Amino acid sequence: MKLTATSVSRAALVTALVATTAGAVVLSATSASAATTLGASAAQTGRYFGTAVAAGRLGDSTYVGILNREFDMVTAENEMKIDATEPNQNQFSYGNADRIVNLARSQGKRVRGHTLAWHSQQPAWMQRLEGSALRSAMLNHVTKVAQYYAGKIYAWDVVNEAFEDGSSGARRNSNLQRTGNDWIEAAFRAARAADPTAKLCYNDYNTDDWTHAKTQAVYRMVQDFKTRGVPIDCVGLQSHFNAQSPVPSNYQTTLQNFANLGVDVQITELDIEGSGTTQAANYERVTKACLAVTRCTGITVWGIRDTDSWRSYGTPLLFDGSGNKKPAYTAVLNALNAAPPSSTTTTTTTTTTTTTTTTTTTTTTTPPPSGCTATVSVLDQWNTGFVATIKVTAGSAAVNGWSASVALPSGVTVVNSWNSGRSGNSGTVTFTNVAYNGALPAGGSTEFGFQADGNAGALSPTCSAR
Ligand code: G2I
Repeated sequence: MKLTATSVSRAALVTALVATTAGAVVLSATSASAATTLGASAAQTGRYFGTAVAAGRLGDSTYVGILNREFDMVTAENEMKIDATEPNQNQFSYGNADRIVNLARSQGKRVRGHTLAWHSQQPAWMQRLEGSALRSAMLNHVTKVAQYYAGKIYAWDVVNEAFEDGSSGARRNSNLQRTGNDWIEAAFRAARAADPTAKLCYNDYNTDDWTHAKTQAVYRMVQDFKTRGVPIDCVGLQSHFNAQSPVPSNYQTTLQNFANLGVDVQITELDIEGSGTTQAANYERVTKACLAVTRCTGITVWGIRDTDSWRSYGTPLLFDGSGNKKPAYTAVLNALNAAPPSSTTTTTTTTTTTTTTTTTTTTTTTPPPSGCTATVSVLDQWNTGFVATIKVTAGSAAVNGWSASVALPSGVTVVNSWNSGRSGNSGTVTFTNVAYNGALPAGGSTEFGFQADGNAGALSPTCSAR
């Protein structure tokens, strides 16, 4: 284990070094200061906070201003759907999708891809297809689009809304379903082959109430996929709520039960009709439910201002038509800020003695010196890659810019990073603040992340302040 003198207090360092001989060492970060935007406060818990974005609104400065300030994940509301990306068979069109992806990435935001295979918003040529011709066309679409965006997508909604509403628990009857019950797993396999770095999600609505037949049916499918090794990494709960479809009392149970299958859970299209304190309380419940589930990795709201919503009449979003923060916004921000900061695992070594394994948790309690410190969390490691976040914390003086360097093991290549600038992608890689996260008050912190191919091993970042 390599620990730099600035990464922990002296007392903690001594304890940590002693502890390695006895068991696992987990270093926790000092508690984070309250953040003032949704993305930054979610990041302090190791999560993201995203929104759907419409290319047609990118000329609206109020809209773009809120987008740039508040959110660190972006979903194209319509621009990556099948009718948009393959309007004629085998002719692909990425103009509007690219505008959204490029804006997001230039601002250090990540992107959720939505969606590769769906019964709805199919171009006319696909709507007319059936059988093996449709199966091949669908797989070709999945492959080409996922390849085009490979390395740029945090998670893909590979398949969207494939189950029937109501009590049947059946698959939705669609031209895709009629190609054979295995069309969903075929789509997931094609997506994995085309982009091994993206998380692959199944996404649906009315899957929030644990007792509903549709929720149970999706759960059984994911369980079956995990058992048989079909590549699935996450389940998206769209979470469109209103009076007829309120936030269920067992919502957190649903999130937890999906997570227990060994997949991430993401709230992918959140909106809640209503206003004032009632709406705020519902948003707070949803946020707290996600925060209570370790593998609930983030929340995306389905639009920015009420007037941007697909159901604007229900004023279901966090900003009013003028771009002002609503009570629901404050409720979400406060809930995020009240959550404990994510633990930052610097290294873990486990030695099993004859009878026991000892776990020692060492928390840094003394303030770091002036300058800054960096701690790393490996959020996910799979066969061929990993996602990590690095938390930069200012010492006893404010900093006005920082850079964090990490020596990557040989064979590790960074494929994507967010909330920071970056030089290089292998060997010693240096990440530098971007415009919105360079200034940290004394003791304040910010987080950025990266995705890499290879095995993370033990990472020990260093930090320097400007
Ligand atoms: O319906 C809400 C969402 C349910 N889950 C899947 C999401 O993809 C879906 O999003 C909505 C968009 O918010 C709407 O913007 O999907 C709708 C279509 O299924 C989108 O509506 C379409 C209209 O139907 C088109 O007439 C219009 O040209 O939006 C298009 C662009 O404004």
